[in-house]
Amino acid sequence: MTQKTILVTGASSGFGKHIAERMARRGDKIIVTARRAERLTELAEAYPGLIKPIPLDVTDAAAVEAALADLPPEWQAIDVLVNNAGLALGLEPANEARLDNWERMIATNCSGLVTVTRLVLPGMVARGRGQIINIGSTAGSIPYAGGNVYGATKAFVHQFTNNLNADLVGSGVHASCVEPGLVGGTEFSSVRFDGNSEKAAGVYQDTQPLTPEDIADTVEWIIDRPPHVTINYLVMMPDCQSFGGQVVKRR
Ligand code: NDP
Ligand code: 8X3
Repeated sequence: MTQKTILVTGASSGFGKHIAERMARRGDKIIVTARRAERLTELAEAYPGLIKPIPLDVTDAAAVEAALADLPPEWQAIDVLVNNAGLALGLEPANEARLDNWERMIATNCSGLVTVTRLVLPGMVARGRGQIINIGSTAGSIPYAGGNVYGATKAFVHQFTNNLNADLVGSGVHASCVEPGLVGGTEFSSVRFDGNSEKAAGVYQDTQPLTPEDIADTVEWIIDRPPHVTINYLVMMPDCQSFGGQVVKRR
């Protein structure tokens, strides 16, 4: 299999770390980014020569631009961009949620993703091939109480992916949105509940959620599709999860 160059955002934990490790084990070259530099260094040390750590905050557009421009020539031709960096903050109803949390989710999940995409895309189009894999969520299409802005950011990711494909048709570049439901084994809920591990554990109590390995399986499968196939979006849930009904408030 031809060696690919893959950029994974948010590779210091959870899905991103598993995706980076999975693809490095196959012999691909992975550029790993996140804010926690030491975690990226550990990852790079485990796969010598295959992982390039680039500490960055996706909300800092100038830093992202400088970091990508500084890549050595042999790392510049990115074949696959996995836009995974993202977070949920809080689960309060909209009238009680913190505005700064909303702003951070929008800055990270929407603006950060758009920044990295805009910087990587021209190279892919010029080379006539590439894949952009965005990590969305079932929260982008299925509302739930307290999901307010988090769900809205993932709806943005879903529709941005579709609109990328509208622009990219015939270019050899494809975009996909992977939209998981409940996934355990990551820092997602701990971040959402500001480090409250009891609350975070409660999310997964008495369930068998998806695992980051399941997400890495799916991302790897998309990467392996032949160039004539576009996976626009893919929704995945664990067996223990399904759709709920609408809410009716009766008098
Ligand atoms: P984690 O919290 O384990 O991982 C999130 C990653 O994003 C970390 O590596 C973190 O690194 C990085 N990140 C966060 N903010 C920034 C930033 N400003 N700049 C750069 N990197 C950043 O969570 P998951 O692995 O679970 O989540 C990954 C993605 O999957 C997210 O987009 C999430 O919304 C989505 N998702 C998660 C689901 C779940 O149930 N777990 C289900 C559906 C979707 P660092 O802190 O070092 O910067
Ligand atoms: C993560 C899944 O249901 O917690 O995106 O929003 S959920």
